[in-house]
Amino acid sequence: MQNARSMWSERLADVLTVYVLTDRGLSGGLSEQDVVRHAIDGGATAIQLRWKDAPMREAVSIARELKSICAERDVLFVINDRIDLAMAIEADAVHLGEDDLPIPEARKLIGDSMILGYSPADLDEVEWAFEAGADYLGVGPVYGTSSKDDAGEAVGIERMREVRRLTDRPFVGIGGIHAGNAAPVIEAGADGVAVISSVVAQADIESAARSLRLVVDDALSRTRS
Ligand code: TZP
Ligand code: MG
Repeated sequence: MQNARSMWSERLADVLTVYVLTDRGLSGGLSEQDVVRHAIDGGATAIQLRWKDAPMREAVSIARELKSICAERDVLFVINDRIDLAMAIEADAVHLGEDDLPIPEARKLIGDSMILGYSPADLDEVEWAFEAGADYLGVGPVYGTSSKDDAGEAVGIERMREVRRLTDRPFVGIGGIHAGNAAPVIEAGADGVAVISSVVAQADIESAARSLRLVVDDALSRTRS
């Protein structure tokens, strides 16, 4: 059987168009399964289970369900932080940051079995991350955000241009992005946008995802033709 990395890598930039991260605290009591179904109905192309203090037994069971919901709809399914969970349920991808297992050690564990995403701490890490085995990057926070406590200062749109100058590999902008400010992120070179609150904290998740997808598709078609 083909592994997830080889299955997704050729079209990874396209699959990262609208990348929605779950956040139990922000989605008003809705289950992760419902959040993800609505987001995919609205046009999300990738989903990340982001659950910092997850009890592992529950996380395994939810992650398995999300994996199958995503697989049915040809949506990339990513586990945040927890390489053990990602391996246990054979997720499509794992997303790591500077406080997680470093990329070379992570690659040693997962081999070529899955996509690896990374959030670089600064521009100096961009080329290193790809050489070390990352498949895509999440760069931000582009705008101000209150969804991540230690997100740091907004890096702004210019950072998207700087990253694009350094690499032609896939990356998404993240942080404070919504339908009203997503276009400049794409115009500056990002392949897609990753969001939490502008989709999962909305009363109508499906329509929030749809509005974002429309704006991003439009920006992509204007800037990549
Ligand atoms: N990494 C950088 S900013 C951020 C993460 C996980 C939070 C994004 O959430 P929102 O609500 O889309 O600003
Ligand atoms: Mg992390």
